[in-house]
Amino acid sequence: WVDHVAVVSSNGKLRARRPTAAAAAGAVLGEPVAASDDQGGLVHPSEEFAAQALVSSTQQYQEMYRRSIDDPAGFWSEIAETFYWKQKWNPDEVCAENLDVTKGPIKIEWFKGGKTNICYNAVDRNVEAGDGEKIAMYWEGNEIGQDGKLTYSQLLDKVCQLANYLKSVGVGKGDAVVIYLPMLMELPIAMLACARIGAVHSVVFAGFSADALAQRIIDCKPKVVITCNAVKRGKKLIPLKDIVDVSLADGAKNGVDVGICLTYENQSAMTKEDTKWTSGKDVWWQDVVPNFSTKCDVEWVDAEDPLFLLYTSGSTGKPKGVLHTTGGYMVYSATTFKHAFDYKPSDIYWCTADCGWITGHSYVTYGPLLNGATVLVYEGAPNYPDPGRCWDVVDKYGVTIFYTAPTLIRALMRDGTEYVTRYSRKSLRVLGSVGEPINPTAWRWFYDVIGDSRCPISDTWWQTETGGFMITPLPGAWPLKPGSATFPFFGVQPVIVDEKGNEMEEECSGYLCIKKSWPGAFRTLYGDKDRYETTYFKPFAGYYFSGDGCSRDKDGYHFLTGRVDDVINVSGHRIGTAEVESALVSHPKCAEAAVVGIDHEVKGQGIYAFVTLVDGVPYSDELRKSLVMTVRSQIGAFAAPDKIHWAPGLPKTRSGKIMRRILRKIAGRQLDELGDTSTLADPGVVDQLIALGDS
Ligand code: 6R9
Repeated sequence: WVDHVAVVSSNGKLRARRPTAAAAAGAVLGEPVAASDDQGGLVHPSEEFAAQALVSSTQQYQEMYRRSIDDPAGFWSEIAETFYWKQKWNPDEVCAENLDVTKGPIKIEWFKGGKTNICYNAVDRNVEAGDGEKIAMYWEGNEIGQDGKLTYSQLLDKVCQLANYLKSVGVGKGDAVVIYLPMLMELPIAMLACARIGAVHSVVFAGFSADALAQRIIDCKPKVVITCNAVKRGKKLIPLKDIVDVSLADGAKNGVDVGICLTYENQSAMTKEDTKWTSGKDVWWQDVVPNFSTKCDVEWVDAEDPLFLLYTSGSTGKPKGVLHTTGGYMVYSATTFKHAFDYKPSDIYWCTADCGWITGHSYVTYGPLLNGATVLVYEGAPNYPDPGRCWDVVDKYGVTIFYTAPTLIRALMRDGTEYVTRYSRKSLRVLGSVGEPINPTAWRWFYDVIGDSRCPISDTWWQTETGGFMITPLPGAWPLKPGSATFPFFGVQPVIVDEKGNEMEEECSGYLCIKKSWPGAFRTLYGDKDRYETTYFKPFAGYYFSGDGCSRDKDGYHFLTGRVDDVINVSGHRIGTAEVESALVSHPKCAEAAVVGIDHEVKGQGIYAFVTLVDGVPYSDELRKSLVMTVRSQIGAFAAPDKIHWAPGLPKTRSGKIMRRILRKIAGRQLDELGDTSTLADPGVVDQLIALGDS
């Protein structure tokens, strides 16, 4: 089924066909990819599970789903009413939208006229409801034995102190704050403190390099950057403050002067004395924040006021600042969390994602806390000190819901089941997967070995742009199929279209689009409304285009098949080929570069770079390393190419367009599938490339 997906570039033109990440992983692991199996393919929730579930049958789902589509305003209003609003939205403006570029500017608004605050709803509301003594967060450090916890009351105090500090240095409603922190409890605390005072947080994953951080600082011009001096991940020490210093200097050169760098002292990684310091600009968190009051009034904001900016990769070199607003995002992140994990107040929930990505926004911080859940925040690497660490942590805290990415599952699967079976894992109830397609073998291993064939897996398909789950199992409601994200969440209308934008019915495969808006949808790309409309709404007029391929089987189950644009998904991280290319060509010895994704057994996709050197520069292993270093320093270690392939020339059409279809085949050693090369300006380059393939 996967092979039917044609590939469209972000400008909507038909480009090529290529195998997908799911197909790739399946093929590598020696299995057929299609999971839809007439006999044994369905995995049913147990009767006990279904009996206690929030949604316990397909029929119940169908009724709720139908209502959410027929009467979205009524459906979402009822849910929104369970939150606190300082002022209710205008009842006839629950949702105002235009998703059709041919009819005017794109517009999505939810709960217009309403005033609320997401921090109040995620923290104060739980304290006021009598859950002040409930654990909001457990924290597990990199080293075994390092841990901490905060009740909801303590969390509220900490959030208020930081919010008061931010106000004292002039941060107010609408101001941007960049957060560059590892997975300490201070990271969600910082997000919530910003939200409390109406400031817009922009969390930058602490694995991004100084250049990447600078680029984001220059784009959103924050008043304050919040970081820590250093972090240890596994055995590696990462001096985050040094990285921030370089970015801030770069920002200043580009006219963006950030007055304050608030630095948390992460004592287990580095002492104060060892941290480089610029007096005037640098402030130790521990020196100032605890002196502030633990009471801080909430800034009531409009439902459509911005909550956060999160940069993500697209098909050009410049990252996109995805902007989410307050009211709709709040209602959507909370509701999706509750249903997709069949949340119960007694759950102990662990999501392994970093708050630097959208998963950490919606499903470490906001979604769970809005439900009053107990969340585990883990600082370290999931296989440190050994591949059993996750299950050690699960047993230590009695984790009931465990949400992770297929890349981790595949890595742990390779390390062997003995690291799993030495732990009990009896507390686990629901498992979750996100970030990339999960191949059926990894799905089975997750289900059978980690979950002892007891725990349903919610394979949640969604994106930075969607704010929350779009296609996801409701674990008690219907049987699962390994590799399928199953059915749409309430209010979501996925459609699969062909390259002309025609909706296809029943069993089919094509481009995944969404009809109609949903409350968690992003509202724009920061400072670039044109790119927002061009990337997402112009390819198929009338729809939001996800950039993903998808097929639907005869039972209506959805199977996501990977990106169909110039984005590579490496270990669940989105990386634009153009970003890697522009890093490579900034190297003084690189004349030109073309990057494609290749199948990777653990990472899902790997990065394969074709590089043309400046005339006369000889190939060498050193130069290879230096090119990889350039990418690491401009983007981050996670974007380092897996392979540099020397290219005396690149296959180009007569108009000078690089034919990536051919490069993908060469990278994947599918040499008998090169197709028509006669339209190339110089067909000879293909043979040269093949000859250099093993060098
Ligand atoms: C949440 C997140 C989004 C892209 C998306 C798709 C891929 C995410 C998936 C999945 C198959 C799933 N993706 N979840 N593919 N099955 N369950 O990862 O956001 O970083 O923006 O990436 O990730 O390709 O388009 P983001």
